[in-house]
Amino acid sequence: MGGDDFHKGVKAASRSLDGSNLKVLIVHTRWNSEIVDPLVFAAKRELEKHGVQPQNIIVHDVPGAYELPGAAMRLIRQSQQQSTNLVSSVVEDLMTTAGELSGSVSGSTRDANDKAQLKAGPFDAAICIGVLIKGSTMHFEYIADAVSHGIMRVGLDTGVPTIFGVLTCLNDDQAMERAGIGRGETKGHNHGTDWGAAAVEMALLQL
Ligand code: DLZ
Repeated sequence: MGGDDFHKGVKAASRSLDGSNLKVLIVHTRWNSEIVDPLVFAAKRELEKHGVQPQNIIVHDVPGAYELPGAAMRLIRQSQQQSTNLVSSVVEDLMTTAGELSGSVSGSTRDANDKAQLKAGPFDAAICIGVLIKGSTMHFEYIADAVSHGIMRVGLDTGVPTIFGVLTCLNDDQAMERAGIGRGETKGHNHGTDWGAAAVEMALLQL
């Protein structure tokens, strides 16, 4: 393998990926926000390109990468617990609406319509996005290790595919290039795109 046709990185999926019925969580850090923000933007754009409705992309921020797994775990668990309640509340609204069919469009009709826009049920996938940049201490090694294991655990323990969107870079330039804002001749490839596509692919995974 090699030469001009060598494709570094992920090849496009062989199946068509329709994300129009998915609800996706993005948790991102506020550390290194100049690099993180373009990554989040690209991940969202890719989700939407695959049909995920903008209102079904829920974005939360946390201070740093160390907080990503805990926050993702908590929000996914909440969505799993609330989904049962949400379904019964929508059913209740629909029953109320049915009872009001004789009148004009009421507040509760509008509420039912609003709720119908956000997909009911738990998240189908999550993406944790952050950027760790090596400094002069051992901090980077400890955080990178904890975060990568933590994110893997979130996915396995909740059953919700959780994408590892954390750049672990030796310097700012490496990180900027991987967010598509490199200072060199080429701006580099924004990895957020791959993470958005991976979330849709993993959410739709089935036999
Ligand atoms: C403290 C710290 C340092 C030094 N570097 C980074 C970094 O490069 N990227 C990042 O996302 N977070 C960093 N943090 C913050 C930690 O992840 C965490 O937020 C704090 O230790 C509080 O738990």
